[in-house]
Amino acid sequence: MFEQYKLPFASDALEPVIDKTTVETHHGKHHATYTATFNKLVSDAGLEGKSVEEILGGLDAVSDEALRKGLRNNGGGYYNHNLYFMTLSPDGGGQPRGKLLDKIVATFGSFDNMKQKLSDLALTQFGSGWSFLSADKNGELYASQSPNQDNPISEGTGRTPILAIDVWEHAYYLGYKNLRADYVKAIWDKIDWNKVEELYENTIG
Ligand code: MN3
Repeated sequence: MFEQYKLPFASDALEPVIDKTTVETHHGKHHATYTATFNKLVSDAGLEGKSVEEILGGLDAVSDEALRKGLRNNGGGYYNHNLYFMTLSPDGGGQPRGKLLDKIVATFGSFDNMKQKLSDLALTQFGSGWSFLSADKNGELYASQSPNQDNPISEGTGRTPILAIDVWEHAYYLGYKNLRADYVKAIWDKIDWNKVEELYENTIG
């Protein structure tokens, strides 16, 4: 049974960057539904006991097309939202330190360049989707965008996402209406770089 990530802060704690109603709807409805649907499909497919990474990375083994598509969308929705919410914090902002910061500078030129790159990918994602910062086992970093609830795991890259920006309209429309760029600009103030660093360290083992 996959458990939805529980928010360690109140639903209004990310204001004014993300309003209370958006957090309640996004976490309490959208994310909860992805989780419940994913659990049902995992059971239908007989995949209990596998990790979400194993399921998303092994979708080709699911022969039933509807089931495969459902697992991709709802397993991705479950995984992506766990990552999204666990890397947000009322005390977020600033920048990472140590190994992650060094690698960001080596890969993108500077911390600000990385933010710009990830923001550009978030803004140019046509329709619903995500931008991701991911790492491989050697510690290399990658910026990418994905449609729908896809991610670098379900896309078969072998990379692990360590930061995710949700640009589905449900993530920002109540607070920002059509102004996706304002939401993407503001969200950096709530990114928990301690958590992103932890995820990076876990990825490179
Ligand atoms: Mn979402």
